[in-house]
Amino acid sequence: DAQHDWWRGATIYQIYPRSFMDANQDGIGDLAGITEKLDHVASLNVDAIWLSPFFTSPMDDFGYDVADYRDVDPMFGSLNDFRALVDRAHALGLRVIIDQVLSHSSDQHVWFQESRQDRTNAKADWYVWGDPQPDGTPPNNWMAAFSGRAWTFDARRRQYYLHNFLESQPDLNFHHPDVQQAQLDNLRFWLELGVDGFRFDVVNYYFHDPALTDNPPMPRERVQLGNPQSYQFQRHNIEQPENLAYLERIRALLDEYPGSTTVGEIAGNDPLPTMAAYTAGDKRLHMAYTFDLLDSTGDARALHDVQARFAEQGDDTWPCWALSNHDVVRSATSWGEDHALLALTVLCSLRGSLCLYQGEELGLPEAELAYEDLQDPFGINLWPEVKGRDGCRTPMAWDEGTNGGFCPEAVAPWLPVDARHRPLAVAHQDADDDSLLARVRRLLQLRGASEVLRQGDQQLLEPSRLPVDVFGVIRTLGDQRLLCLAHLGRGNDAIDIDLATLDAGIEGWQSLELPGMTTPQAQGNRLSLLPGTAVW
Ligand code: TEU
Ligand code: CA
Repeated sequence: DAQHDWWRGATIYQIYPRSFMDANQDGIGDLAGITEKLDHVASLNVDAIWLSPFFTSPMDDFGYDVADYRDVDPMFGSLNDFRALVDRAHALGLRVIIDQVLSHSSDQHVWFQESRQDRTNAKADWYVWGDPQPDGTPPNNWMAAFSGRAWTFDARRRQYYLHNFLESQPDLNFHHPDVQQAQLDNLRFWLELGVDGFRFDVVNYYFHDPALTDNPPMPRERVQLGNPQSYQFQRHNIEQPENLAYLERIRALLDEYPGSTTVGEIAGNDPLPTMAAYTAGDKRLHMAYTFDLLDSTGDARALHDVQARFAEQGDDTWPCWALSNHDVVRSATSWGEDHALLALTVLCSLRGSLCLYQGEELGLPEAELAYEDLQDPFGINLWPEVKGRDGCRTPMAWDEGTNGGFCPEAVAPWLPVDARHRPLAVAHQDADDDSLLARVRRLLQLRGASEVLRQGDQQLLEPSRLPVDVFGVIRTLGDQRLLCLAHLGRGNDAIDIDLATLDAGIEGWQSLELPGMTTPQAQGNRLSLLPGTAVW
């Protein structure tokens, strides 16, 4: 029913706790800070928040290295602070989705501490251990995402352990039934605490090939300079068929908590078919996202191709699209600051659920950081080839103060606030009806209130029928038919579009008033579209 299906077509606002609001004034964001600022989130007309990890962690990967799945890191507060956050969110009508990093733990987790003692302890096989080759080298050729080999030698066990990310993020062995159960129990802990769902980190990484087969090499043209994992297909270290059954077990648990939901993160070489398989039939994940739009730059053809590739997988699926998050260049920069609103307008036209990342509603560009300021191991290890992820993780801009109102002026925030963010701060845009923030609020309200946008089917317009730089979809629900066009080009020359040539079945039409866009008047079959604008 509708109450339980709230997530279908919903907009989810992602909060990176370290960088949202610092309530106890130590330069690092915290749960109490988030609670303080939930009114801002609610004012955006979103349905839910997704909190990046706030669990006990040595913070080598800023919380994506969990040392205790059932507690809050003291840096972020306590379980009581979390309960207060959930209560406040619910009072404001916001659902709460929390991050779950099940694939790997921190090397500080007691499970790993025990596992590495010897080869016979009770948790000996909870992680992926492999014998050295006769010459002492790692068991196979697998590479890690943040530099070097995916294997680290442990002197006590005289074996290597697997880690797809940092050395301090050992990979849990999901082929072991006790590991599967332990992680399900951890999920239940949070469901009992009242969360509305989970965002699953690298949800296609849970299982590996136990035969430890070498990954095949990647063709040279697909290798990304500096990214070690891009030198080979991620074929045997991730995405094994056993995962489908495990996702069904997760779903069975979630189904005990009506109205709860899941969104999986899918990385890898060809993630769109996986996203379809994981969400098909509404029996595994509710939603999933890939990096396809996160890595997009506002190119009409590329957008079409991603949507077409996903549509090929069938329509019994449910994507979640995002343009920005804590891993990629902010969309105001990748799409261009002049197209920040246009980017969100296109996002809102798509079939699926949506994620918005803190600061996206302000049009914050990617922060520029000096090497000395970098904190992300990915950026530090692979500097200067790889930019790293600090540029999208700098503190949220609340006001025009030096630290953007995130923490007091006298305190040094964990990452500096970019001077270009200060004039874009919430306090500055709040009062102005023509600000991007005000427009985003209206856009999300329009999207939220439109059944055809939230639930409708989607038909892609063929690029061959559209002018270059124009992206378009038709959304349908019952007898409603909504044509969404966006001119992603630049310049001053309007394009004249003849609706008859689109083969869209649109005859009499009327355009909706889109925030910040000039509304074209119906002139028979023709409409004229300026670069940088959209029409619905
Ligand atoms: O990200 C998975 C992932 O594929 C990214 O590591 C990506 O390759 C990288 O950020 C470069 O863009 C998830 C989390 O979102 C990320 O923050 C974690 O670091 C990672 O998993 C490990 O848990
Ligand atoms: Ca703090």
